[in-house]
Amino acid sequence: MERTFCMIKPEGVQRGLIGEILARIERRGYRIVALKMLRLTPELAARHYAEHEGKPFYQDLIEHITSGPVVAMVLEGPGVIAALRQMMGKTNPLEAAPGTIRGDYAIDLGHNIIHGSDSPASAAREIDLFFTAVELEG
Ligand code: DAT
Ligand code: MG
Repeated sequence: MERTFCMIKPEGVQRGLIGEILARIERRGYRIVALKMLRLTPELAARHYAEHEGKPFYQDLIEHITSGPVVAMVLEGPGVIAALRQMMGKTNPLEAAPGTIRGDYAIDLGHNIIHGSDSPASAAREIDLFFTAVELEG
């Protein structure tokens, strides 16, 4: 069964959107396999966002994602990788369609509320970064 990694970013937690986002995921029918709140260390943030190293927004990205607690989770179900990306909406919230999480709750590219893996390879890599095998038995 397909799995993906999802994270509610610090601004999503701070704005009280954890329940809203989890509700959308559950209502859609996807299973939450594992779930935890944590604050990313700079090291974990750098590994998570390794593909963006060297880009102009990289430093801001790392500072922001380590600025407060996040909610990390693993979701499971048919087509979940693409479906979560669809539910998130486009990276720039101003381009994200209404009805998507970013389209409904964000207006700033650097504070776009939610992360979701963009491919099977990213999903496997990110799940492994955040969760141990025991935590994934749920
Ligand atoms: P996504 O989160 O939709 O997978 P991404 O992987 O391209 O998007 O970028 C990761 C995060 O970095 C994104 O959620 C917000 C931030 N970001 C991306 N492009 C940016 C830019 N041009 N300026 C500022 N922040 C950016
Ligand atoms: Mg990405």
